[in-house]
Amino acid sequence: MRNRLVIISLLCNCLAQVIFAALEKPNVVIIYGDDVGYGDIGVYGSEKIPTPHIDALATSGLRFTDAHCSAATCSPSRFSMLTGIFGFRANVRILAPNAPLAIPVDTFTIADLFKEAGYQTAVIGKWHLGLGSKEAPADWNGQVKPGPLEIGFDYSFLLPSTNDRVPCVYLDNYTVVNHDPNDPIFVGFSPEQVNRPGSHSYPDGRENRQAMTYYQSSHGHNHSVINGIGRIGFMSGGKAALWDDETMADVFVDKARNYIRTNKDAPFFLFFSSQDIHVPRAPHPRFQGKTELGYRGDAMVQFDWCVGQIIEALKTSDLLENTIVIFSSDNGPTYDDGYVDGSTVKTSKGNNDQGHYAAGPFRGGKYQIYEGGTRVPLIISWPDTIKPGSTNALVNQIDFVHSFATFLDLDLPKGAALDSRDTIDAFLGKSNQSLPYMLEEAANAVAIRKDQWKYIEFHASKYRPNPGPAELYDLSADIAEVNNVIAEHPQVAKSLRKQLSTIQASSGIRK
Ligand code: NG6
Ligand code: CA
Repeated sequence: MRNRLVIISLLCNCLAQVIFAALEKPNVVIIYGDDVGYGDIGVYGSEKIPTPHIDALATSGLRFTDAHCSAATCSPSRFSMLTGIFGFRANVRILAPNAPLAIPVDTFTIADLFKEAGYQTAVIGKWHLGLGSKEAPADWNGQVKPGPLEIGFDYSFLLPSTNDRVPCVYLDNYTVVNHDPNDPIFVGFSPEQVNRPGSHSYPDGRENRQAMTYYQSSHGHNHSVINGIGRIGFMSGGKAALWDDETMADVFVDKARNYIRTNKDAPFFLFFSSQDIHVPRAPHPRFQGKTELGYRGDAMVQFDWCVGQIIEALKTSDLLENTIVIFSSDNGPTYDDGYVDGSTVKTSKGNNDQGHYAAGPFRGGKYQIYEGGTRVPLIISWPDTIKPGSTNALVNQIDFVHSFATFLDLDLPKGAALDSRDTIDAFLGKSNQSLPYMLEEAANAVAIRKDQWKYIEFHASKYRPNPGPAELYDLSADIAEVNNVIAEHPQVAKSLRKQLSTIQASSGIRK
């Protein structure tokens, strides 16, 4: 009897310690923008878009001036942030509407890491990492899996692909919200593949431009026309399940607020992945016209509002002090990208960005290997713990996995997150140390940064079958990458070329 009591009391003690340890851990919320540029935010120099909530987050936290996503487009960039592995190792490119899950289910992810540390984990918003498998493509009328729940998330509420791709429905864990079995959903690459008797069919934008009533689009964004907007890919059915583009931000914010409220007693990791400011921009009418930059600027104002709402929800649940909020973007900016949405104006000299420099002082933007492609805003706030300020430390989102493993005092499983390095001290502002070297990835090129140098190698792509010669920039003298100095510094180029190819050929760069 006595022994039993001792064991019970020991167990209780143990349990109390586990609960206590769990309670002490800060929540972690990643607020991720889509195609948000360095120059789209007030504290980063935007004069034409008011972003008071993001600016306030920066004032109370740490603002990075040389932070990067790992690739200049969404899918590889998100893949790397979640897995700590370069997209090129797994051949991850921009994913098609019906693509299978790009992260093999046995891959260790940042969500697995938080789960192992006793966190609740969730993703709310844009996914674009594929769903279903090659052998069993996503069944939009049944259980759509594998997906986030198979790679470490406890809860997901998704825009499955991108807002310019079908299917235009929300997915709550495994099922389509408001699914109607009498109007089954099919997704494919031609009207013939999807249009089946008994399923609602949508206009084909290639033949029916009048159906694009929201605004006109071209350039691949003219397949199924849904809510008056041309999309990439074809869809039929699911009329009752269609999302409403203008209330999408409200829907995601509402889900995030509920999530924060219901999980306030457990530590949680929330990946809030906004569709803003990706095309087609369709901000809620209350944000339309808030800037002079068309819907692109207005969508940014909407996204800023979302940030404010999430901070407010954390405050209301008395969680702000114990929450690390990370604000960033998945790749650099783009303007209209095929939709006539007023983000640029046509002039005799070509398209004009209306005096708004979405990539800030950097060259290029989304899709490109120049700094504008991957140098993104990054703000990390943890009131009372991270000292407010700014830092020019060179950091990369691919390093979140390893850094948070250190932070949570966990060892990464063997072979996991191989390209991820521990830079937690830089993320928390305890050090101003830059990465010793860093890779950048774009659709047609890869680059390595080391000290002041940036060496770029282009490879053949669909759009550029004959890639140009390598380039070298000295970022300390030429932040805008206008003077290619490869001819003047052949030795630097040679050594960086060697380092780059060694990393590419290896299975990972972590020691
Ligand atoms: C491109 C689309 C672009 C955008 C991008 C993905 C065309 C011509 N362009 O293929 O509009 O959807 O893919 O953006 O189809 S991302 O931010 O998700 O990477
Ligand atoms: Ca993006």
